[in-house]
Amino acid sequence: MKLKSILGAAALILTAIPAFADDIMVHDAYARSASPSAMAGGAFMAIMNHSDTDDRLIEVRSDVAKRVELHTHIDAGDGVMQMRRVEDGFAIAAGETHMLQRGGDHVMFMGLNQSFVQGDMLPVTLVFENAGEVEIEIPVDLERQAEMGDMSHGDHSN
Ligand SMILES: [Cu+2]
Repeated sequence: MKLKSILGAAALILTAIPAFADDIMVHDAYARSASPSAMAGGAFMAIMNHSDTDDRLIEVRSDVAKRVELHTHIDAGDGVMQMRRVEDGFAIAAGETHMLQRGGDHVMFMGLNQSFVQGDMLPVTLVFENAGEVEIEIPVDLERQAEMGDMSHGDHSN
């Protein structure tokens, strides 16, 4: 994974294409934690790939937490949903939108360096296999309702 991102960064420099910045668009991002004292939080957003090339979100970096991971929920049987770390990231096909949402794929902040306060803006770098680094600011929204139900996230965060 590291090697891939280094190669991706090298390719970015060699080709030096300004259009890269517009190939990935992030909409409707928000972050939340289960409570003000929670040790973990999640981030959710719609990622649009406007390029002609399939891409992949392979890493997320931020100083707001000690570790930032890509997670998904899997059905562990009997309708019990569990969170799992996704090692090879989230594929975002050319021209497609990939939703990060509660109960599904999401960004997980583990070991928060700061409490999530309503309205705060969290600086986050998304790292894509092809598009490279995309820097965004994600607003904290503790009141936002889940689109698909909150499920096991509360357990994990508390
Ligand atoms: Cu998670």
